[in-house]
Amino acid sequence: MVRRSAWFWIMAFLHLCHLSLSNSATPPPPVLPVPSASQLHWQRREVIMFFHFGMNTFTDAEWGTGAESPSLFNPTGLNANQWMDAAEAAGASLAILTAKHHDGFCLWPSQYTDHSVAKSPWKGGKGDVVGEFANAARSRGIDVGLYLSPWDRHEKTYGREKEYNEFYMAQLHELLTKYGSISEIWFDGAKGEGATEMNYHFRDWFEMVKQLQSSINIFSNAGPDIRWVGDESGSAGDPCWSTINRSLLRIGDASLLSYLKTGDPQGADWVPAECDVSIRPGWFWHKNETAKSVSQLLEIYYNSVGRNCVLLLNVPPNTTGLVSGDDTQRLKDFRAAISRIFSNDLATGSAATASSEWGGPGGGFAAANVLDSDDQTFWAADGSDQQGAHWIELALPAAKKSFNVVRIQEAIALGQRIMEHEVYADDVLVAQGMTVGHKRLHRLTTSVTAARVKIRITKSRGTPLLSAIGLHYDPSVDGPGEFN
Ligand code: FUL
Repeated sequence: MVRRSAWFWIMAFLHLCHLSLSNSATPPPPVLPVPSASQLHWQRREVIMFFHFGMNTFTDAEWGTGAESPSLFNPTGLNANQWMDAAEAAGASLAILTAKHHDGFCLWPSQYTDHSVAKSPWKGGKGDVVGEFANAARSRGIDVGLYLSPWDRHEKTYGREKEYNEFYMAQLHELLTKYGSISEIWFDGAKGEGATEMNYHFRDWFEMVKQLQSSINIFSNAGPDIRWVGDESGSAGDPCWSTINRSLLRIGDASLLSYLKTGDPQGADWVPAECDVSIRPGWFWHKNETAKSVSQLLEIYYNSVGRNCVLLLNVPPNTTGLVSGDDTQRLKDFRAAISRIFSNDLATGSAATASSEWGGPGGGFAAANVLDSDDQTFWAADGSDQQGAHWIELALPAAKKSFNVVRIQEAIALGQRIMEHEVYADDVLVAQGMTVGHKRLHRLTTSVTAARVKIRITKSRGTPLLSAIGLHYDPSVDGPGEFN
């Protein structure tokens, strides 16, 4: 064995130190607020699935009265595995079930009421839809979420503040302890006109939810983890900030819709928006309703996922207890359209340059990081740049191909920053917008061929950080009949 002198080892050590220092600059500091690990995980799901099923399915209603007889509930062919075919077809990694809607009928045998599956003819009163749903989802690797309506038109204690809040809390406790890990809980703000005024004890409910399920995301109009986007058409605002001031929000307050839609760049809280929309006109199954077309679903995708939101897409099982084959096929076609557009990135092979790079060459925040398909790496502009001076440019590969969709993604783990941006193709402005966030999709009105694509960040909170830029081709821009 060759013996090395002490001097050799000291020099080798110093060389290694130098290498590691020059290879990684200190990352840019976060701009507050930042997402929790659960919120980040949720945001990356992009499309999740809603299942509205319950008494309304059998009475052809959207809002039941609470007076319905449990004897009406009898989904003789219920197969929650088949529901998951729909969730999988849509590429959803989380499925949320209406365990109880406004009519108060419980899809699990709640110990706190008689108004449940236990009093129905289905499986001789021994069935449990929530249990079957949770098992079916998990067997496919799909996470589970639950909706428990605060407004309960059946429950006798509704309107008596102390009693009803305790009743609701007990049901919540039941659901969050009987069915394993729950990733999202949905608190609906709806209360019909003339409904008895009720003061819900949200603070207590939320506290218990977190005690029982520490990594759960709580959804409501007011967060705390996920907020309603303010409409049910699947369309977020531009801007759409994941930041907002929670102290200004109240569950069920209709005057806040536009604030929910846009969020607030000055917001002290990270409460990203979820866009809930149904594949059919109604939330529940109705014989004469049909699913939206693929092009309508795509439009929704661009306006939700493409504007920094998660899309919560509802598909309603029918009276047999199955999702209609047509709806599942539509979801497959929708997913196929997304893959067709986004699996081919025409920016691949580009050379990236930028106004500046945080930490300089070799600092680890190079412009080229936007092209490496890795969410964890990003381009960061130098913090000393002036507002409006930041840009990044891609020199596209020589074989020019047309594109009509520009995808831009911020490294949101360190805060949402971009306030305004512009996209240029060979120095011609082709798109502009305000926020970017996790994902911003610009679908251009015509296809473009260019040698260079430049993104100018004209206004931002702190140094902009971009994790990805993609260029894609959506065939429906040139041939509108493409995705019918
Ligand atoms: C609303 C409810 O009133 C609808 O029935 C549906 O459940 C939707 C998702 O939320 O507030």
